[in-house]
Amino acid sequence: MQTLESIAAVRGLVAARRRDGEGVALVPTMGNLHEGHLSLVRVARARAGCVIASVFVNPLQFGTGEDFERYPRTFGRDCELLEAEGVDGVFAPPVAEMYPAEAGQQTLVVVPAFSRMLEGESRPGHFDGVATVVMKLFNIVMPDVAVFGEKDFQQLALIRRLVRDLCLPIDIVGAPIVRDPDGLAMSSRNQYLSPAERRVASVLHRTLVVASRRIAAGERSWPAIEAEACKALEGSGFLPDYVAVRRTLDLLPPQEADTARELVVLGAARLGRTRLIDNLRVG
Ligand code: PAJ
Repeated sequence: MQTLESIAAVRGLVAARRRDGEGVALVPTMGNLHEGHLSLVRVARARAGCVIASVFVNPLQFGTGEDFERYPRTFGRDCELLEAEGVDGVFAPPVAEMYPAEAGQQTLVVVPAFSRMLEGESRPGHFDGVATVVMKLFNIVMPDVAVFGEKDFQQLALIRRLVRDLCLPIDIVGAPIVRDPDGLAMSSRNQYLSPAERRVASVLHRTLVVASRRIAAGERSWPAIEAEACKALEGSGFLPDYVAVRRTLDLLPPQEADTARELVVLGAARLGRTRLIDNLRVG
């Protein structure tokens, strides 16, 4: 496995592998890898002869007061895990390689359809940072396939829209959420949880399970379902940002004609200093 810090080095590796007739798959990450990330690498591996993973804690997608500084960075271990999965190249650029422009002068990619609701409302500017860095990674690697987790359901929807709106010839593949045995979705941020918080953290998943079962059983009073889910979270010590029943396709509120199978329940809540997100498709 090659470790690549420059855009030129990535292009060199990809060009050589393309000359050998290989397809190219990209798995973007911010590092501190766990089984969720590795599941994406396996999907990528099954789809292309050359797999590039990126490890880059993207400053552009963190708001002021968020955890950019303390985001866990474990690059040595990440490389061991990626190598064991047969990754061909890990792209880990310094910030200046990705953002040579002066502060505030970086060209941004904005996906208005998805960037202002839900996570975008709680984290203004977050998705402009995500769309911009992912677009840059696409332009650097020029993959045939890119793999993203359903854990970040809104991010995946936004990237599908970006690819469609900008006519990018890239197949976007979504991979299922990998969970701990108690249901908590794996996340690099879970390690911020104290042992006591970790014990209640799976209530987020269980709350979404209850909501999605009610919808599957035919309930259609979304505000009541959402409000009761928030109440359940508060009862366990969470500070909910939102619980929302939405359509999987466009993340808009459900319409009369939508069947339960086309819906997803999304939740975000703080537990102490840690912000957790999760979602569950009803279908
Ligand atoms: P990061 O949080 O490191 O996640 C990288 C990828 O792993 C994302 O596609 C995310 O959805 C997926 N992932 C994380 N936890 C998962 C889990 N438990 N099960 C399945 N997939 C999981 O998402 C980002 O980084 C960044 O926003 C990025 C796309 C890299 C842009 O900076």
